[in-house]
Amino acid sequence: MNKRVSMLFTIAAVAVMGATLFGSTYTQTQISGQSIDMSQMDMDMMNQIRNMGGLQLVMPQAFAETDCGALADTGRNVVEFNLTGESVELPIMGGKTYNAMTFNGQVPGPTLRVTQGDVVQMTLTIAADEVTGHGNDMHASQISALTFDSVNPGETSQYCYIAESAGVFKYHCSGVHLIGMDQHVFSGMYGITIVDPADGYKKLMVEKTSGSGELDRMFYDADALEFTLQFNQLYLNDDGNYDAGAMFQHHNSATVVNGMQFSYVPNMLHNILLKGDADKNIFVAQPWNGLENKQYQSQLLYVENDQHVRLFIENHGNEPVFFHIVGEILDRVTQGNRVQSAATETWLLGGSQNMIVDLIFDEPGAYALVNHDYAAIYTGGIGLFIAGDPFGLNPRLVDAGILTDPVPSYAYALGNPSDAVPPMGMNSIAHPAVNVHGLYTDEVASEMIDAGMIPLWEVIPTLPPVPYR
Ligand SMILES: [Cu+2]
Repeated sequence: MNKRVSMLFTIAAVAVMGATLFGSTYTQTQISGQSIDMSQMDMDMMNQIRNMGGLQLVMPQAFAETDCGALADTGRNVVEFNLTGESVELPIMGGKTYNAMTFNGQVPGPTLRVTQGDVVQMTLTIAADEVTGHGNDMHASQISALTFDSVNPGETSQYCYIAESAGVFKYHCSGVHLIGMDQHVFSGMYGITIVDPADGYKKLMVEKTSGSGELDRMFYDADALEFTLQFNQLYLNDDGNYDAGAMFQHHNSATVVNGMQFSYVPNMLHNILLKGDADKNIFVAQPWNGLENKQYQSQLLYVENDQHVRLFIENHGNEPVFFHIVGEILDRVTQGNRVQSAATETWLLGGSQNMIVDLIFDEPGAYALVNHDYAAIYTGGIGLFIAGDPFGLNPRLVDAGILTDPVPSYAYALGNPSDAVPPMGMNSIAHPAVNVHGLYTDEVASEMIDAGMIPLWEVIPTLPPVPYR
């Protein structure tokens, strides 16, 4: 067993240990989350807010007074960002569904990407048959909260702002006059804006040492292969409804990355490739295994070795994220447009906080991204980057006619999951291919197929079998 494969099995072994706990801890979390009611004090407070009609900010100019026309006339680039608020049922781990609230039928909502100085023109439309109003607070803006008051069913509202600061910024539903903001966010109404710096991203410097012990600084061009990773929690009762009591107690029932637990772990195809058997899991937790899971079947994140990789990471949740990549060092951590750290093992994100991680995957292998809070790992806060060709699949994929030549990452054969791929920016390297993966409604998934992304659940059965050895 070579070193890289052994690393994968080490990760699997750690996860097995976790699963031993998982059986008890996770279930207890679920049961206690469902059985603990909000304390009387919390209930009184919530009732008082409701009786007041919510925290409505009543002022004469209270709606959308940011002048989109005047901002457009400044000659700045205007980027339209059109959102809908939609309540839909979406799957959760274990074959159940939950009552999700979404922007545009997907969790997280669409990623908006602009350049520092652009005008964002945000339009939120709520269909007449939607069960509740929704709002949108965009943290990339610097406008009064009066502007993003809620939009009622059957109505549309718009505001504009200049994205003055570069960085990653959350956006989220602000509830109905702020009532239910927690419910709407934890049910799925969140996303990010990436504001690229006006002068682009910086080169990445990584320190290496030579055999004689001398420092050898490696510089990588600013252009990078990019991913988005958005952490959050679910607080659900047995019926798949939001459980406010569990939220007040910080008893989450799931940790999600880009909306799903264990989004980026192996699936049955990887079992076939590495063990020759669809039913022999190579990772202990493969909840989204079968092709019948379609856009929900878990997928892996593929990168090349010695390639500049940039991660846009947001913590939408109520719990901290201790972001770590097992086997790697975060070569650079940036918040806003300021470098916070370099060559660091783990970086802490509080609630509604973000960072940009730049790194190089030095050797072929499997690298687990985690929230290094063990409860978060075992409830879904883990995914795998696969760098290079650690399993020696290239010759087999070529033999099977899936590839014509060996490739520097499996993304060339299988694509990277669409929910982890942000829109292109000024320093983006295009992904070789993108597959349809994410907490999307079927309508959203078919739009992505129409846009050229790969439905692996349709394509894989038509591929020639990969010779197993
Ligand atoms: Cu909402």
